[in-house]
Amino acid sequence: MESKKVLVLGTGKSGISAAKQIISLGGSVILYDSNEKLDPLKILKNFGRKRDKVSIVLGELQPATLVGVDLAVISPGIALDKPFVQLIDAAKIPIWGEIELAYQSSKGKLCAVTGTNGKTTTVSLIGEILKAEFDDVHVCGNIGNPFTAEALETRDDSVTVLEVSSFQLETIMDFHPHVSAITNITPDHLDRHKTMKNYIRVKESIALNQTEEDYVVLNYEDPELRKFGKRKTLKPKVVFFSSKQVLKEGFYYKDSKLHYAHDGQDDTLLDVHDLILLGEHNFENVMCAMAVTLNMGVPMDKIISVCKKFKPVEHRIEFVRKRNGVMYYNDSKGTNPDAAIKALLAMPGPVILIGGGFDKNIPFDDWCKLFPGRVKYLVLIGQTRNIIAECAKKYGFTNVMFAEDMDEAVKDCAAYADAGDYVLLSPACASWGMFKNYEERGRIFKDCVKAL
Ligand code: UMA
Repeated sequence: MESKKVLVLGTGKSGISAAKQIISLGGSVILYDSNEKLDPLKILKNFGRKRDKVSIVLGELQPATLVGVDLAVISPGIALDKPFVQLIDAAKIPIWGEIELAYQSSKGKLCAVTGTNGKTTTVSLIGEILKAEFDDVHVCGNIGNPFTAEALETRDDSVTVLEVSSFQLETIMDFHPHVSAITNITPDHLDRHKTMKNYIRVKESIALNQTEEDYVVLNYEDPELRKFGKRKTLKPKVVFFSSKQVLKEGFYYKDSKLHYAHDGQDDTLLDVHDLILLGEHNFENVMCAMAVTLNMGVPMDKIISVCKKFKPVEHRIEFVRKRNGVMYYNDSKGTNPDAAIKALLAMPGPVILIGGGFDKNIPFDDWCKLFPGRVKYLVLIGQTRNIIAECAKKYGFTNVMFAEDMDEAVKDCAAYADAGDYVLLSPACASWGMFKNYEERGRIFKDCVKAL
């Protein structure tokens, strides 16, 4: 990277962090963002005394900016079909994802998890298990801490666990985890990937560069992943986990127990009542984390003891407070229908549900079908509120209210809830358009609930 001129696309978390890595390695950076309203001085503040290594370009990208550029590094939120990306491609400048940039400088052992849902819980649990065994553990990626922020800190004896999104996998090249995992694949991000076929192909590319020495952990109950695991051309060793049936080889859940079947024996690992995590989807996450960490070299007794102590992460079916007998839960990470279904099914009583947000072109039918008999009132916010209201109507559900912002939505819920009800924010949509990200949406929800 020394004396290279690198064009970094996007000035969010990934872009700033990638730019810092490039500067640390002796390169210089043109930091580009299509949003012309951003304040260049504020962006430059991120670089302190090294700001002279960075120039900022905002608005439309001009061909003149590309002169002398050796490499472009793209943030995950930028789609590859954007005209400015095509311009860079046409100029024959290599385009790496932020993950690839970090990978090229990272050291030690790497495991990586993708999947539509469960990634963050699984990665956080993997991180905790690895910390029980290894001295230098890094937890990063889509989880909110860019891989480039950690890569230069890694050593030969480091162990890194990475959450990788489909956006990030689109621009990998040599990226090669020792153990990879795919938790599940259900419709999401179709506005970007266009078809399920593309989305599945991108997710499966996590194993693209793996060899016979490596492992891929897959959900046996996901039809696509079962097929993928049985594909003759797949090089890494496959470890399946199942929440629905007994496996002869792999991890499975039966009669409240998690098992590990291997080498002709069947070990009972733990009783799920000993876990703090709730719901079958979380048992899948636990099995996935167990399979990954076992193949990263952690002894099973350590794995089990960390799993038992592990608490849900923020914004995933997170308990907020009890008020007048009403329980409030924050599931802002329910950013697609499948995740929102899991949260709804985990609620033990009648639900007042807050849903809606950015439109990712995903059908809401499977989610809305569950409303009658479970949801008392549905409070809708954001771009998708009309689409969801129409979809719910198809399934005979009409107790719908519209709110302009989170504060109004929470107040509506409080006004309609009776003791014993569960108020749940689990929107089945991304937060964009109303909030910066799902974390901001979840925190605003919690603030509004606490202010009641
Ligand atoms: N931008 C452009 N041109 C465009 C589009 C965006 O210049 O055409 C600029 C925006 O103006 C903005 C910047 O790009 O300034 C944003 O970049 P980004 O969207 O890649 O966001 P980051 O802050 O870098 O955060 C990214 C991930 N965001 C996305 O993938 C959308 C974060 O995942 C991740 O935590 C972070 O990197 C660190 O690795 C968030 C996410 O929603 C949580 N992920 C999706 C998901 O989990 O479903 C994929």
